[in-house]
Amino acid sequence: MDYAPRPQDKFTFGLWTVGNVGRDPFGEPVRKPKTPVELVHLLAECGAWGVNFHDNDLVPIDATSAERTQIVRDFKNALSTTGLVVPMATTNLFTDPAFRDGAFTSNDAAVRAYAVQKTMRAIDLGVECGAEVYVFWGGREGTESDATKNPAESIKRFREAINFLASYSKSQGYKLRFALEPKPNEPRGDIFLATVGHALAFITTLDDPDMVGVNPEVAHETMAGLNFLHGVAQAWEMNKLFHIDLNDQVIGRYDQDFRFGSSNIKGAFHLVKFLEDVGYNGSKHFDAHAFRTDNDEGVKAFAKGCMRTYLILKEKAARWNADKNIQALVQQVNSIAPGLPAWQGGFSPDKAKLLSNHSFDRAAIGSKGQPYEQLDQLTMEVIMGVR
Ligand code: GLT
Ligand code: MN
Ligand code: MN
Repeated sequence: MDYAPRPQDKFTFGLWTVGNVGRDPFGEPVRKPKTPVELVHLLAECGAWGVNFHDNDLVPIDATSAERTQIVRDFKNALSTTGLVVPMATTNLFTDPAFRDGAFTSNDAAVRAYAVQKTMRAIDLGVECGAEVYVFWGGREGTESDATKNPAESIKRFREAINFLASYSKSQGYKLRFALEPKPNEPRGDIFLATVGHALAFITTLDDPDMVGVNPEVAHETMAGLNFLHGVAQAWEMNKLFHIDLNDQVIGRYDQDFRFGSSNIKGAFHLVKFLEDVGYNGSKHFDAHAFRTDNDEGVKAFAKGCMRTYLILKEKAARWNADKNIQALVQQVNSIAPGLPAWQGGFSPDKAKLLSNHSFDRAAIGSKGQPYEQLDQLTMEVIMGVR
């Protein structure tokens, strides 16, 4: 197998990922900036299917309307030359000093209004380029000190903005779905809607909850010390997995945005296996960047590596599913004991009576072990390539 990416894999990268110039809090850029057109060609050369962007990755914040027209025309030409698509777009509500204290949750009403206006324009731009999913990453929506903002009021402000923008999108006739991207911290000390769980709960309070889902990112849940797959699975089960940001991260470190699968290979394996098993059909967006040590060739190696690792893990997942010993164990651990009272499939007084009168052999239940060591070792052997 050559592990070559195909369009049906729906692999995407943001302009900001392969366009990352290697700036960090302690060091200046190490790579030359590339134009959006150059980045589209770079991604096509690497075999990606799509490209995502923030409004200002494509059109500089201070561009004139004539400049905007020219930039969008050039970008669309590059898309049609290469066949790349734009499945997702988002707004930069974090770089400009205007957003130093957040956007939708800023204490300053002028900032909140400006953030909504900027997002309306960015939605128009995204849709113009073909986007069907619109991401909201609240990078600056947070605090360093809880003396500064009322967190409950902040959630109300967040809700008001999302509700307004959802209605705006529909009033324009767009078919966009919104995806909230949680993160616990960085660049703020603490960010609101910190995890997938926070976002899922918030969505239920919106005017149109069906229109809004989540965009979980491996690194973000990992920074919070959480099991990424569990958050993804819960979102999937609620029909809320609208998009996904794949990368890697070591718990307890700075925001690393490493190449997919480069740190926690076991976690990446289970994630890929889950997405493939359930038939997730959205974009697989690699929201990461090359090491700062690398030049342009390293950027390509990074992009190709993300996709290749995904496809290798997809093959390993198929191998796991086809492995007779593994499947025998899976069947064994999910076995059903005969003679249980039928209580499932909804409550009824009869079922309650039956269950209430049943006598369980608690000691026998408690003495039963599970062959999870074997199952985990066999899984590791699949991952390590000896099965
Ligand atoms: C930023 C952040 C990402 C978000 C992007 C969307 S921008 O790079 O680190 O996780 O997905 O705004
Ligand atoms: Mn990130
Ligand atoms: Mn992301």
